[in-house]
Amino acid sequence: MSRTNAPTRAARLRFVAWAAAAGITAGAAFLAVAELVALGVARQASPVLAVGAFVIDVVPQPLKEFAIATFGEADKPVLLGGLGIAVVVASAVCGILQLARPPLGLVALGVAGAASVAATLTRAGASGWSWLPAVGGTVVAVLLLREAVARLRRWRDHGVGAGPDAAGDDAAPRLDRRRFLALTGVAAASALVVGIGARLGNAASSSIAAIRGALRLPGPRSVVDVPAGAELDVPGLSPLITPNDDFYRVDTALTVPEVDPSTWRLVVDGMVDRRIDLGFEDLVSMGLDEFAVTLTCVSNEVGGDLVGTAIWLGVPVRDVLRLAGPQPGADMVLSRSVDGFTASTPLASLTDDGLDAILAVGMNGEPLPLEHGFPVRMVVPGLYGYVSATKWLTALTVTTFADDEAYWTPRGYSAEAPIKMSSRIDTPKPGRPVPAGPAVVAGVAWAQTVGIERVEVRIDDGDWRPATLSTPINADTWVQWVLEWDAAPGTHYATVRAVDRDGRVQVEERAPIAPDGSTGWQRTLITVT
Ligand SMILES: Nc1nc2c(c(=O)[nH]1)N[C@H]1C(S)=C(S)[C@@H](COP(=O)(O)O)O[C@H]1N2
Ligand SMILES: [Mo]
Repeated sequence: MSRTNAPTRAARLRFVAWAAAAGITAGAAFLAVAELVALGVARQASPVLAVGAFVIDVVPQPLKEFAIATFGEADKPVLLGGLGIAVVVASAVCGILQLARPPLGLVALGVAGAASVAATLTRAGASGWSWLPAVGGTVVAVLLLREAVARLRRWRDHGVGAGPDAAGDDAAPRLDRRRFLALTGVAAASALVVGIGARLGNAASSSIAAIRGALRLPGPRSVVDVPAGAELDVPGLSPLITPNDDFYRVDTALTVPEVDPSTWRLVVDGMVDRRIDLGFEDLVSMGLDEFAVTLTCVSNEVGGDLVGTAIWLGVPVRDVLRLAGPQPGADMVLSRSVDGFTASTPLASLTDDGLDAILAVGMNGEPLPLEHGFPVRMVVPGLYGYVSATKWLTALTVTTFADDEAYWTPRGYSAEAPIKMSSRIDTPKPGRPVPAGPAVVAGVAWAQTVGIERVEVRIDDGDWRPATLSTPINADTWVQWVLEWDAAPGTHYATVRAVDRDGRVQVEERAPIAPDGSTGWQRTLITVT
């Protein structure tokens, strides 16, 4: 029995085929990871579609016309199919390259990954995280290909000439072979399952995005009257109205719930005279009005950014509750989201004629963004979000605090939680030195339902000085404030506190966010150079 040092031609071809398979598996892993990440951070950043769209853009017009003429309606599937074949061939080549000339296969894979990052980034509507899916996919694919081909090479090198009739020592090649097949097999199967699952998820969510994009809400019967002087012009100061893209997001949803307005229902039940059940059209046809409200999260620390102001478009909750007729003895409404989240809101806050608790369908001139509760959410001035601002709303159950509790109540937060007055310094930012001379300190302050009377600023241990306030839109929105001061070189502290229209001074003592919201005065270090 003679052992040759060179593998036979057939054996060589077999290893090349396995290398190609490892390459294709790495390609599949790239797509699966990218789709999965896209599901979390940037649905539109799925690299397959981005590359497809990119190809459509760069293909010369005559070729496009040829494609449309030849394939008609099927031009997109043909393009995607062609891209799919190209991906399979290219990843197989990467695998073979990596076996024959390492690390050329990894380099080629990296270059392809970088190209798909470029394709996603140049898409219109690319968000700040659009690069992440393709980068994540590339990293996983490169690591996988490196390890799989290393195992394949060990198998080949151990197994050289070791055919079934090679005597004795064939345990090593069999182990190497098993190691390679196990890695490639598990990776291929996971890529298939994860990739298809994530793609379906992305497709579904893009279609809800399309439904939202096509939705036309009726215009408001009344609009918010923004008075002159409502917005101060100070660099670094938060805008009066927070743009939707910058609006903080807090929820327990792992993936954004997808609720189609055409099948959405709102049930009002519990301690009511009549259980009612509304569709989206029913709600919208009750008439929409605009309301400016500053929303705040109980988790907002002193100086934090879990607070924002929007112009909401919606229907007062009291109008909907009136249809159902709450019964005597009820003192709470448990609002429920499609994702199971619940909030407990005092019934009185929702029926009070002087308080604009609303079922919102629009935010700053658009239908609610998907992350902010599309198609319907609740917004109640003066109550923290977790006890009032249920997104993806589906039911209102009239009940009592004694009988029912909401999501956060058994988790260490109060069943009732009015927003605590607070003030925040937006500029200067800590760590950003300011030049000596005339300078400004500016920020926002809120005391929803009561309104801010005054904001005072103290530099170092000086006197409290009144800041200039923006003209408030209403008592439910924050105001901007600014104080001019003469900055002397060195380090200084600025402290801010607010006073509400009932004459109460913002609480100085620090409290943590649990169980019902933080308190304390924000103090910031300013370096003057
Ligand atoms: N369905 C659902 N709605 C929810 C929440 C949630 O976890 N799930 N979080 C609430 C909390 S704690 C806050 S502060 C607000 C935040 O709303 P936003 O994400 O639109 O800013 O939504 C509220 N509505
Ligand atoms: Mo919150």
